[in-house]
Amino acid sequence: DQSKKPRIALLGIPIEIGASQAGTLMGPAALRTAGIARVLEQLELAVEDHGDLAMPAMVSTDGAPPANAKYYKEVKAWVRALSERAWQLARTGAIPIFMGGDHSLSMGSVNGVARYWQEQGRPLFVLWLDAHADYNTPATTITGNMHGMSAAFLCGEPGLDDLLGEQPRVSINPDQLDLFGIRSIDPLEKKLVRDRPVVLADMRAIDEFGVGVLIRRVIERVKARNGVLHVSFDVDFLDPAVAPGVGTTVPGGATYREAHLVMELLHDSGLVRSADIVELNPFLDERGRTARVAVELIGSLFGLQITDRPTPSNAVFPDN
Ligand code: B3U
Ligand code: MN
Ligand code: MN
Repeated sequence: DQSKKPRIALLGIPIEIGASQAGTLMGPAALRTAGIARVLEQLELAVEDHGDLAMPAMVSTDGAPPANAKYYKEVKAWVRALSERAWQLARTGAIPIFMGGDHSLSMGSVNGVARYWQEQGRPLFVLWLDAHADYNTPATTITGNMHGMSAAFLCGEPGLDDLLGEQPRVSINPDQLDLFGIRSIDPLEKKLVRDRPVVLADMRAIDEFGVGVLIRRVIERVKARNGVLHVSFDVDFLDPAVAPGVGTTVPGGATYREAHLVMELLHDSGLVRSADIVELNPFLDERGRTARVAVELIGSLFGLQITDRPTPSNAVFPDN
């Protein structure tokens, strides 16, 4: 019976101007072609596809846009429209999956769901699966690309203060952000991350402790505060050998098996209430490989299991 199934709300956000390379605007179409709705329906979820967010009209901002933020006005138009839409989708009780699009969209999706959870009185934690920290501001960026600034913006860093327009800005505390899989960070960005209480598992930590221990540590922190979790999955978290269809590949990423284990553990936690899947660039992909892997991983995140036998945890948590 449809009414009792958990609901998933798919929304495409075909934005590419936040990234250095064009092509992520084809991401939502590729995820649909790779069968994202079918995979979720097979997991006994009620899937609603809300189509793509229409490219919003640009509203002229008062004053000059900040320096070192490329396509600021265009990104602003997307982000404020998406923030409102994300808040509305969360209010329907569905689990929204935001299909990008480049990672600048998370400034809107996460702000919108954070607004909803603030109203519910539950802290929102954000797990940022990414090769990059995305913790630049206009003052630290080298490239000016706004997809490299989204995590910093969400944690309330200054420099893009007018970006949400009339939308309420709901900054998340840096200690509720987990950067996971990091292996590329700019010099000033590195200093900023060091000075903030952001929780971080870089590839060095993953090599040493393994994703099982580190993801369980994330889950324990969310549970300890009765929080909920948003997963912001940048496809470049994966190793380029697994996922070539991204604009900014960085060697030494998560393997196929590590990524599935991350998603399976997150599913078992029961804490995930929303997700982004971003930076998929079908123009750079090889015969749909990356889109297919991304869809498989979304399957694991929402309950696809190899067997129905739960695996007991033997995790020993390293100090943060
Ligand atoms: N940190 C660099 C590179 C980058 C960030 N996110 C992506 N690339 N995908 C920057 O442009 O801020
Ligand atoms: Mn990113
Ligand atoms: Mn990235």
